[in-house]
Amino acid sequence: MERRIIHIDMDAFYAQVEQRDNPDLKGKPVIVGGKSRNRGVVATASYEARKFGVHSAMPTARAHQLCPDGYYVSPRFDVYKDVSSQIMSIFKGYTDIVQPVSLDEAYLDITHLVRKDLGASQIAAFIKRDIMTATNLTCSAGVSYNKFLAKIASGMNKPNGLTVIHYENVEQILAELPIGEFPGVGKVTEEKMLRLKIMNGKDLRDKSELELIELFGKKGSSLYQKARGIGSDIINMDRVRKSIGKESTFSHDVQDEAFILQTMRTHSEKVALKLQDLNKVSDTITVKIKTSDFESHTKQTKIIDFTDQADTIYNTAVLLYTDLKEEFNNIRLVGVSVGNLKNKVYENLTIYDFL
Ligand code: DCP
Ligand code: MG
Repeated sequence: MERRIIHIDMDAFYAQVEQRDNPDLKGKPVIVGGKSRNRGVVATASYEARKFGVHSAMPTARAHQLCPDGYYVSPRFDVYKDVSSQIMSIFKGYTDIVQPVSLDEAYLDITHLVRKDLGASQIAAFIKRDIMTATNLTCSAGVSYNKFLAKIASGMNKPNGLTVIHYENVEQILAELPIGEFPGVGKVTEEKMLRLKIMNGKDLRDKSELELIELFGKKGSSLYQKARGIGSDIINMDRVRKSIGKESTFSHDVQDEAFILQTMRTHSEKVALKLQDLNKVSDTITVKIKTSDFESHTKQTKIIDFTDQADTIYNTAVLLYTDLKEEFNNIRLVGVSVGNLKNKVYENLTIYDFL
């Protein structure tokens, strides 16, 4: 079955974050990286700075020659990591099938969300909107039926682009694509290609698979396939989380009811925060206690609506605990967990939910 893959990539990521957090930098050529003129390297440059020819991996000294009036800023990795968790959690609100590639980039398989009244590009637009709302940053999205085409698509209309590559346009888009822009063709391969007069996808397509294998070794076959639009649509996912729980073991038996309830409240709050962080909701709540003889007892219930709220989790946990505790006096451990997790942006969403 043909899949629907979205590739999302933040625009001029570090530089855009710096412009967001310092209004003086808006609209200016911003260069983020090592500031040292001897050893520094550019991590990225704002689109304004790219007009001067400044780009990632360039020595800072060279950037100063090209763009003497640029604003040179040191990276703040903690901030970029926070933004990264925000966008990853937005993705997970749509689908579990997410493959993060770097801090600012991921592939998503959204095949199962697509319906007659809700196309893949509409979903990509929702994700872009959610990222803007949460972070105040733009990204570019590419939509196609495999990963490398989705990645090419996201690069076609940067910044703030949303591009779909349909099956019927693949041949032409690839034919005209400069060889250095094929995913998997790095600097070294690009130079070799150019020496061989392989300038674009059309030239690549004219080579036989055998020739490409002779020239580029193992990579040859995948280059041959890419020239024809063939590539993997398999998302390498993180482990999918089945439940979220918190528990504490006491150093002595506890009979103090207020203390146990307080512990359960703290656990419920942590569980709720984790749910919100992952953009998940649950309708199944479990309380576990261990007694002084170290026997485990659990009780579980389903609630009517899915939730990520601490109060709902806590109130339900108290009911379960009250049921359980009648049988036991001395408690050694108490835990609260939620299961049957689902994505917060429901899988039965319709376009009307977003109007
Ligand atoms: N990065 C880096 N060194 C590199 C390349 C990238 O430190 N040689 C960092 C800085 C970038 C971030 O990774 O902001 C994301 O890399 P991208 O390749 O996605 O580049 P940008 O997001 O900066 O720009 P674009 O709009 O082209 O995606
Ligand atoms: Mg980027």
